[in-house]
Amino acid sequence: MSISVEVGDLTHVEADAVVNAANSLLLGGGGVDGAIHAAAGPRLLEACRRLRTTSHREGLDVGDAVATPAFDLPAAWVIHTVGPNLHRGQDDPALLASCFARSLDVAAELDVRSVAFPAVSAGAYGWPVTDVARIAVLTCRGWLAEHPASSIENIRFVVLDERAREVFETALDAA
Ligand code: AR6
Repeated sequence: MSISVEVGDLTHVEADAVVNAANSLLLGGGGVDGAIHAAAGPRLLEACRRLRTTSHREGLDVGDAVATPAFDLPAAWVIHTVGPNLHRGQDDPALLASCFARSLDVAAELDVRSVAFPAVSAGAYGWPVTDVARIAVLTCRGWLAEHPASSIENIRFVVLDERAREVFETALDAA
């Protein structure tokens, strides 16, 4: 089982599942959410709308995760999670840790082998990337240790710039 970081665009990643830093409405937005919806095509929004009329009428809770097909993306699945929004006072690290853990729970239920994460909450939601990296690495390592027989073999953090990559590398070295 491996955990790694790379600079790249999540919409180009060939992983079984890519994680979307969505919002509770699940109907798209800016940042990586906007990029994923644009690249996956309109069927992704239709699938999200279906969630809102079936299993997720109230939307998706902060820290929770839910999957849809990835449609036109190279990935098979998009796992939507909602990070805590620091600008709204959501500063509990457990909520951010839950995004990573719940996304891996959902990925394992889908029997996927590789999962790619963005730096959830490190953009519009205002969390420092150093905190996101530390929480992401600790949570994913802990999850893999607690689920040694899961399908997940490979976790990748895909970040947009070299600085964020270095921050994740430091977190990977420290953990
Ligand atoms: N590939 C990889 N990383 C990316 C990409 C990409 N294509 N695009 C952005 N990032 P954000 P959040 C990085 O704002 O903070 C949306 O409007 C970005 O540099 O996408 O969880 C949603 O609808 C940053 O490091 O997510 C929500 O309303 C990281 O992804 C809200 O923003 C996360 O930034 C969620 O905010």
